[in-house]
Amino acid sequence: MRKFYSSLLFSFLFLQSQAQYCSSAATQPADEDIFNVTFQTINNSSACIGAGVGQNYTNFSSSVAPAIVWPGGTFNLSTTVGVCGNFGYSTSVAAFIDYNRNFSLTDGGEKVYASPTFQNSLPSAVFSGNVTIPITASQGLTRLRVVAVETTSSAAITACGGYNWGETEDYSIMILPQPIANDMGMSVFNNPLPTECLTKNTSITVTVFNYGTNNQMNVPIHLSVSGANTANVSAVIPGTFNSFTEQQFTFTGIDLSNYGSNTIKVFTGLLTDGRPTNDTVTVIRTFAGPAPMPYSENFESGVTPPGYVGNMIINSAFGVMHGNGGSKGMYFNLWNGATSFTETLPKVGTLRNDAVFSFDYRIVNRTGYLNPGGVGTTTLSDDSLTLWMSSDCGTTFQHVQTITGVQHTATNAFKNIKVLIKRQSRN
Ligand SMILES: [Ca+2]
Ligand SMILES: [Ca+2]
Ligand SMILES: [Ca+2]
Repeated sequence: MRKFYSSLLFSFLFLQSQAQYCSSAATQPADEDIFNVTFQTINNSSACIGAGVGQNYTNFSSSVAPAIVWPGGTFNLSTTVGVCGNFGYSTSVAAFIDYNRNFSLTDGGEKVYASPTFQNSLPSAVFSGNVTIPITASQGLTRLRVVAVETTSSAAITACGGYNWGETEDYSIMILPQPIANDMGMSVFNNPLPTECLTKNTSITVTVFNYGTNNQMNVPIHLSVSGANTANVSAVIPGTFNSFTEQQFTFTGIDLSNYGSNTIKVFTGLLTDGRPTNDTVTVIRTFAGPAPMPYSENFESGVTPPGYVGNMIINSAFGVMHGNGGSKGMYFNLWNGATSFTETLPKVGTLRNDAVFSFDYRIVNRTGYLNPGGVGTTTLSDDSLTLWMSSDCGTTFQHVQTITGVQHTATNAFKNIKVLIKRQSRN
């Protein structure tokens, strides 16, 4: 049985590529394990999994808050190595930091610590040394990797790859300018994303960071929008804002409903702020708006029109085309085992109460396919062609109409469908 579905959907697809660090891990779970790493605000202890069984690799880069360090600063790195089980041997430790933030830990100078002598790990051994952050270090979030290996030489420890006994632990660190007492600022512009709909009631969310060593109270924050829309809002982040912590703040109900480009600026307004360079985040958010009404598309360009996303195609090489009366159109071939297809249309609007959606369609056998002509296919009762609409940029969809095998008459002629669409207003 061939099934025939169609939907008109407005949808977004986010593709995000996540760069990865090389792997590093012990191959044997017994013997040495890292029991603690202490570096600035990181003080993280971890245990064996069971008797004689330790971790080979543990990633604390998300679960442990990043240590804040700064170029030119010197910080103590202390690693405690113990044993899982009853056997401990000569152990060395090395540490690596991705100073240039290129997701590689093997660049020159990125082996930031190598224990000068080995120690026996039974019952435990503390490896301690200083790490000086280079002036040239790239500022932002990056990776600290600590590797403990059963070996007499830390020179043999590399940032990537496997080794027999020991453990690798990964942490995040944040490289920032050297902190001063009073320094509020922005760290991330969270929303709206570039692809989001802008409405009369847009929420604008940012992440604010207290980069200073002082806690702050009731930090002022301001929003300014210029361009297609204008807004100026001042607010206060209530309560205590602790040093080296972040908080999200959202401005709600911002009217960005005019189509066009907006410059959105959010900034902190701490009067005593000693470093204004990090106070402001600025983004451009553009909402081109929907195609104006009345909207029509006849596909005569011979290529898929802008904004059409889905399975249907225009086959311009096929002389008879796929449209009504020898014109061009979009089609999908269900012959080869596909049971459904979806095509989304570009945004259109604003719709009046008496708006009508109209389209031509036919379902014919592949064999003997001609235009005009071909052989109309008898569809089954559970075959269907469904129309959905969204009035909130694809967050939710409302069912508009379904043509089933019951209503569909097998014919080789195009059938014109007219659907009265209830007013769909942007919110
Ligand atoms: Ca551990
Ligand atoms: Ca690097
Ligand atoms: Ca500041």
